[in-house]
Amino acid sequence: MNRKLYVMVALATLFYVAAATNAQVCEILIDNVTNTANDSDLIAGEVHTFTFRLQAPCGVPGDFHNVTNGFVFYSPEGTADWGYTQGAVLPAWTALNWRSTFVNHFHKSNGSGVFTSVGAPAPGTDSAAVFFVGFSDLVDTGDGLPTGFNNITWTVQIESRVEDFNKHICVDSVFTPPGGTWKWVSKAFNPNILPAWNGPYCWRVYTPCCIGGRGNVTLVPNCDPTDQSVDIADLTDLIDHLFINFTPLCCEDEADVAPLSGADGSVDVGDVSVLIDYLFINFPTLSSCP
Ligand SMILES: [Ca+2]
Ligand SMILES: [Ca+2]
Repeated sequence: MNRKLYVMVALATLFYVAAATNAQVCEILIDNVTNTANDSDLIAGEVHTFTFRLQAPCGVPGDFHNVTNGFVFYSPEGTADWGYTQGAVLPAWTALNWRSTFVNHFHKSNGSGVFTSVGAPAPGTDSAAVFFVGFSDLVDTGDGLPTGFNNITWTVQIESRVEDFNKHICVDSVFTPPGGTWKWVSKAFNPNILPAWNGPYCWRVYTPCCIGGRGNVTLVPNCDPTDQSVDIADLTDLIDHLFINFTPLCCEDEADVAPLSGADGSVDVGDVSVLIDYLFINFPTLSSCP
């Protein structure tokens, strides 16, 4: 390859890579989830609102006049439940110029195609789906979803259960053709867009190990986050953990009581001293869980 050709090929490759990197896809994301302990854990027994974001930068001329996207909530273990499944739309969605928009709730165990109306949450057992639909006419009323749109549009609310500790709840895209196909239809008669979705996304149903104040030391396997009394049994467990049998702690944060001004992230003899002080000598107030 001569030098000039080589440079041209290199430049062309560079431009191609740059274009590919900048290519924007139409996508549906989960923007946020409420009452989580971290990115992968739902706090058990709380109400969780999953907020969905639509990104429509994919360069189709004209708007998407018909949008249909469904989401199924399910337990991979088959046994976790979530009380109810309630979909709702947000102002950014309502503000779009739809001719009509509605939310359908679908409960799998009622048989395929059985939908319930908005305001009648699908029960959580088995799996439940929520469909968000917006459509407008091709030629007259309604603009639909504009190219370049990027906002939060929908929510689905569920309620996890304490008894499902360590089980999982997942959400994935779903459709029930022909009515609920996962797609955005372009007003400009371009091919339908199938917005990207990187799910399924799963969360563990989780009970935070440290609740309220610190000091409730428990050792594996006797982990009971609902036991909140701090007494001599907790001191005994801490001594066992550090000096005798080295039994693992159920929850490091509960045992991390020193210094009193704020835990230091380690469990050692200083924590034993504070616990003795708390129980028998100066009775200081122990610091709170993170
Ligand atoms: Ca205790
Ligand atoms: Ca400490």
